[in-house]
Amino acid sequence: MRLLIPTLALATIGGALANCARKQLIIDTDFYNLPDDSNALAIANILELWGEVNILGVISDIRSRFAPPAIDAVNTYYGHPNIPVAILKPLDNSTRDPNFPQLGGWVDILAEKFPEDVNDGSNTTDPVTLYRTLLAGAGDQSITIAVIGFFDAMYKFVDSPPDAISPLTGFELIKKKVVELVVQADGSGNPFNLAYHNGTFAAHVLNNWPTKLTFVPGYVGRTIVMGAKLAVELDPKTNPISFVWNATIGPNKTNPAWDPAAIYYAIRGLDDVYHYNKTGGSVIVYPNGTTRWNATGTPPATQNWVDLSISNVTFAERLEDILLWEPGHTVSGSLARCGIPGWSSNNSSAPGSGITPPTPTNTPTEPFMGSASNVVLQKSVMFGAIVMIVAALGI
Ligand SMILES: *[C@@H]1O[C@H](CO)[C@@H](O)[C@H](O)[C@H]1NC(C)=O
Ligand SMILES: *[C@@H]1O[C@H](CO)[C@@H](O)[C@H](O)[C@H]1NC(C)=O
Ligand SMILES: *[C@@H]1O[C@H](CO)[C@@H](O)[C@H](O)[C@H]1NC(C)=O
Ligand SMILES: *[C@@H]1O[C@H](CO)[C@@H](O)[C@H](O)[C@H]1NC(C)=O
Ligand SMILES: *[C@@H]1O[C@H](CO)[C@@H](O)[C@H](O)[C@H]1NC(C)=O
Ligand SMILES: *[C@@H]1O[C@H](CO)[C@@H](O)[C@H](O)[C@H]1NC(C)=O
Ligand SMILES: *[C@@H]1O[C@H](CO)[C@@H](O)[C@H](O)[C@H]1NC(C)=O
Ligand SMILES: *[C@@H]1O[C@H](CO)[C@@H](O)[C@H](O)[C@H]1NC(C)=O
Ligand SMILES: *[C@@H]1O[C@H](CO)[C@@H](O)[C@H](O)[C@H]1NC(C)=O
Ligand SMILES: *[C@@H]1O[C@H](CO)[C@@H](O)[C@H](O)[C@H]1NC(C)=O
Ligand SMILES: *[C@@H]1O[C@H](CO)[C@@H](O)[C@H](O)[C@H]1NC(C)=O
Ligand SMILES: [Ca+2]
Ligand SMILES: [Ca+2]
Repeated sequence: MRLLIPTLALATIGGALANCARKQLIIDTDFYNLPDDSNALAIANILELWGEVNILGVISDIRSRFAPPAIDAVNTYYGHPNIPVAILKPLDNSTRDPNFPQLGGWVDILAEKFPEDVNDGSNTTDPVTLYRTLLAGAGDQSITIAVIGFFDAMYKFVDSPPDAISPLTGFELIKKKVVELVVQADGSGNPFNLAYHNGTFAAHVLNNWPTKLTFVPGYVGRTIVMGAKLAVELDPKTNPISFVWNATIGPNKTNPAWDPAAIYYAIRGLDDVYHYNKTGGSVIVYPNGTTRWNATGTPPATQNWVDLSISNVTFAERLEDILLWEPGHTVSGSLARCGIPGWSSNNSSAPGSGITPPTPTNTPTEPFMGSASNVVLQKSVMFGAIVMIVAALGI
């Protein structure tokens, strides 16, 4: 289990920029739909290398035994092989969402082709245990949680009773330790992550959430279309993000970045990208996963959703540029914000600029063997199907 690393010193490296204390982030993900979750996890890993965040743990809210090793493969590629991963048991053998098979099919192959040492979801701990351990060990109001998938794991955690890890219940731990929950879903609508899954889990969690709660809506993410370069400028044989893009969307093709948009907010806050949409009120989540905004609602802490303050095209380019960065390469321009800890950083007025971080020790070394055959079979129908499903869902 990785310990929390004191981050005080890091905030001074990027002295020219305010608010560079690292976010302490837990990611809760459905790691087999589209390349959305793998890209979001990659952005978090990259921003960890750029000094902005610590990924404390990754929770799989689906039961695919292939999700934890695939998550570990992405973390390992970016030099973070020891981030704890957890998944609900019993496991299943799914490689794609049974309700939306067109959206997946890469997760098992990712774990096969790229180095990782989890091997199988059964080798990871229970999400309730991991949530409780991470929160119990954290400072008050220090944790940000990003749910970029479903609420199956969170649902079990919030009602968890006191145990040897902590005398507090799940909700009590959250109230004490979690500063903000970031959810990739519409605060008003029929969001994919809530309404196309068992909505009672999300309803219970979100209707009782005791601290700050922010939605990054699907109607925003849908306009942030990117990715044409991911399987062109990056090599799908050596870069896991490029591999997933190549296997699903395809080179030179674009797709919306719902989860990356949410992870960006979870790590950088509003930045120059977002503003809050609401001036008050709270969300209501119905058991069918439909959300409505109650303008007169009085939640225990601020609830809101974000909208774009910069152009969707500019933000899409920024997300893609972050994803195009690979460990060992120079960070260009102003993409990195907060200096890069442990690297030669003589010029704090240009944090990240011209600095080459160390190459992680765990980059793939084995030659790529063959293609993702079951993915390829799906591919001819996949892109059109995604477009149609996205249109039908209104996400
Ligand atoms: C998953 O696949 C393995 C190996 O083929 C098999 O032994 C196991 O029963 C399967 N599990 C489920 C839940 O289908
Ligand atoms: C768990 O991990 C160990 C070490 O990598 C491996 O030997 C073992 O086969 C794994 N268990 C499963 C069920 O994959
Ligand atoms: C949704 O989850 C709730 C709570 O576990 C359960 O009672 C209900 O049967 C589930 N609904 C479906 C359609 O699976
Ligand atoms: C991006 O924003 C522009 C201007 O608002 C809009 O015309 C365009 O449709 C948006 N792109 C997408 C994919 O929604
Ligand atoms: C991508 O598109 C460019 C120009 O549109 C083309 O030159 C290039 O060959 C394409 N690359 C791939 C991998 O399809
Ligand atoms: C708030 O969200 C609605 C969509 O639900 C949008 O029409 C409106 O422009 C947004 N307002 C602001 C200030 O972002
Ligand atoms: C979900 O339930 C709410 C409350 O009963 C209802 O207003 C809404 O129309 C339902 N959503 C769908 C998609 O049926
Ligand atoms: C909205 O919030 C108000 C104030 O808390 C409450 O009285 C009302 O019942 C809520 N509306 C719904 C539909 O839950
Ligand atoms: C940083 O400054 C030190 C001391 O002035 C110098 O020795 C070192 O070469 C500089 N590094 C870079 C990358 O400029
Ligand atoms: C530091 O970076 C800024 C912005 O890129 C640049 O203007 C300045 O010349 C740099 N200073 C040094 C000492 O390199
Ligand atoms: C990229 O996708 C193409 C088409 O599906 C496939 O033939 C090729 O093997 C893939 N490349 C890699 C490295 O996975
Ligand atoms: Ca590992
Ligand atoms: Ca997701």
